[in-house]
Amino acid sequence: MPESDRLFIATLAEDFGWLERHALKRPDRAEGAVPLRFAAALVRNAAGPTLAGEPPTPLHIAVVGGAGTGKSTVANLLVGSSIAEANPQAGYTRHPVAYRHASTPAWQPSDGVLGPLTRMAQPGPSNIDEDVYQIRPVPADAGLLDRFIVWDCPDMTTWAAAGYAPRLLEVAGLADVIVYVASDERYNDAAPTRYLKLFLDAGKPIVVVLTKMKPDQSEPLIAHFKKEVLGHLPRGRVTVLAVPFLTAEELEDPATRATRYRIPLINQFAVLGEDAGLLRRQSAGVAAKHLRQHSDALLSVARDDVAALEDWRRLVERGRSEFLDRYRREYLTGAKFHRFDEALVKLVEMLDFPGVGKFLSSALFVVRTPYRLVKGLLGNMFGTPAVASIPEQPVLEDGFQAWSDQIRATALTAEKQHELWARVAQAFESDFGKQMHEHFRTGMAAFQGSQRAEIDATARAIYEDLEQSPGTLNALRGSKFALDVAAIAGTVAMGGTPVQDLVLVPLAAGISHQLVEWLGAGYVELQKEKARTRQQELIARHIADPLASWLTQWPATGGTEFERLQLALNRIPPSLDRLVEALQP
Ligand SMILES: Nc1nc2c(ncn2[C@@H]2O[C@H](COP(=O)(O)OP(=O)(O)O)[C@@H](O)[C@H]2O)c(=O)[nH]1
Ligand SMILES: [Mg+2]
Repeated sequence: MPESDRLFIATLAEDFGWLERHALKRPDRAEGAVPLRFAAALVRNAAGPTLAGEPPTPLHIAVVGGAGTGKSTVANLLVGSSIAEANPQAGYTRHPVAYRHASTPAWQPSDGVLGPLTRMAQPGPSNIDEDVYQIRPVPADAGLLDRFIVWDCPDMTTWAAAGYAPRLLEVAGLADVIVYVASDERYNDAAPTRYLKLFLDAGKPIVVVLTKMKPDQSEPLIAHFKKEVLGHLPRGRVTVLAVPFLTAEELEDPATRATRYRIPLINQFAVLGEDAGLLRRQSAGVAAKHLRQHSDALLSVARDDVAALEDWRRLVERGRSEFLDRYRREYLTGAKFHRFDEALVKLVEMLDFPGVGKFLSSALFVVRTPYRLVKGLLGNMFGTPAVASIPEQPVLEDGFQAWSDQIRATALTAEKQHELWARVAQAFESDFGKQMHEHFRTGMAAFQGSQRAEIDATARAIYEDLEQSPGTLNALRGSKFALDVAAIAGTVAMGGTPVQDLVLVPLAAGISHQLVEWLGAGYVELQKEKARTRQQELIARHIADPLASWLTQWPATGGTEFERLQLALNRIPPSLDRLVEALQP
């Protein structure tokens, strides 16, 4: 098979496998796992080999049925030897055991076929309870084994994709024909009948073998089964036969002593297997159509979870954007945006005259001392991350609180709708709020730490713009020289006591004024707006985004599992379309 097809089949089977495991996680959905496991088996065991153009023989017969109905006995009848362990102990057969004719070439499943079942290295009893299968050579007259392999399967006692039922589903997916065994006393048990419906739905040809009745009861039982069981199921390719209670001698040597029951049975397969290629292609094609037709039901096990997780994500995202909006509205667009002024002060440092500046610097070395004090003051302000509160702290705290309240309120109202909300509501009872706040605080610290770099960047952006207009730049450099002198005078006047606002704000206002004068009010406003945007981005990057991503991942079934489920839900329907298309006769 081309690598792309191999990958396609493996991916589709794995998507079903993912949904199956997902369904098994919750008891109220576990039943949905059975058809999913069967779907995966149909894809990898029937559709895959057909798509790959593998030879249709050997064909596969799966012998299935309730506990103790006589599956192993029927398998013996089919292969013509008492090789399968018929055992009065219910549930003796725990893994699939296949019978092939000793003289036919050994069957080797191609890549991926039989999925998680591995072949037992050594022959062993059929009650080994592991995800294995074995293939036993039968040294009998060929009979139907010339082109069929007969699989004796574990019991269908419960409708579950746990225990050994998945092993039988795996083989049922592989089967070209299913032999459904039901005994006279248990022909209408609920679990086996449900499996029967599943296989009928998938279009598998089915031979029903009713067992253990008195010979004269054969016909009435067949009629009864057709009416009471098949009458309530979808129509399919079904024939019903009876194999009355056999004697010990007949059981011992079915090939010669039970021919009157064996021959009609074997004839069914002679007909079905007449054109092996046709049988194989048909069953693969019908299976694909069945899956496509039932994909809604198959995917439903994950749909409400994905929907709940989508709602959760939307809620988190809404909280995030409201938090950011609020920051912008209540802080950034406010009248005072001090950080911009701080950036202008920072700009001062950059405004030395080149060359001449060096001369001035050394010439003014002594008198510059007061300016260095001012600079030192700036250093104190911005050099270490402010431990004390930042001006926007109250707005951010309020925004965070609103975010957290919104989540809590939503969880409480939706508590009954989906387990996810119940879990969130419950988490708030313990320490969810505290954990959330912890993430917020970490974000705040990171944000504060980023302020120095932000102020630098704003100052540099203005400086770079100024380099484009040398006249303005030189004028400002002149102002800076004047400021040096002013700073000296100011510091002397204040007796060396630095008073932040008194020095810095007028300083910034002075530069701002100069900029407005030379470049226009639009320029300063533009720079302020740019600084606001960057500030908003910083809040998003350091606080809102990490908090939102922590929240998004929070539900145990969230994060990667959500992605994976979503992927499976999105990918399965088009894959089934492609499969149906590819298997078109
Ligand atoms: N005498 C007799 N015993 C039967 C017949 N069919 C099944 N049994 C016995 O019923 C028990 C269960 O049959 P088995 O084929 O192992 O059922 P399975 O569990 O469905 O594989 C075994 O002890 C069989 O020997 C029959 O036609 N005649
Ligand atoms: Mg058995």
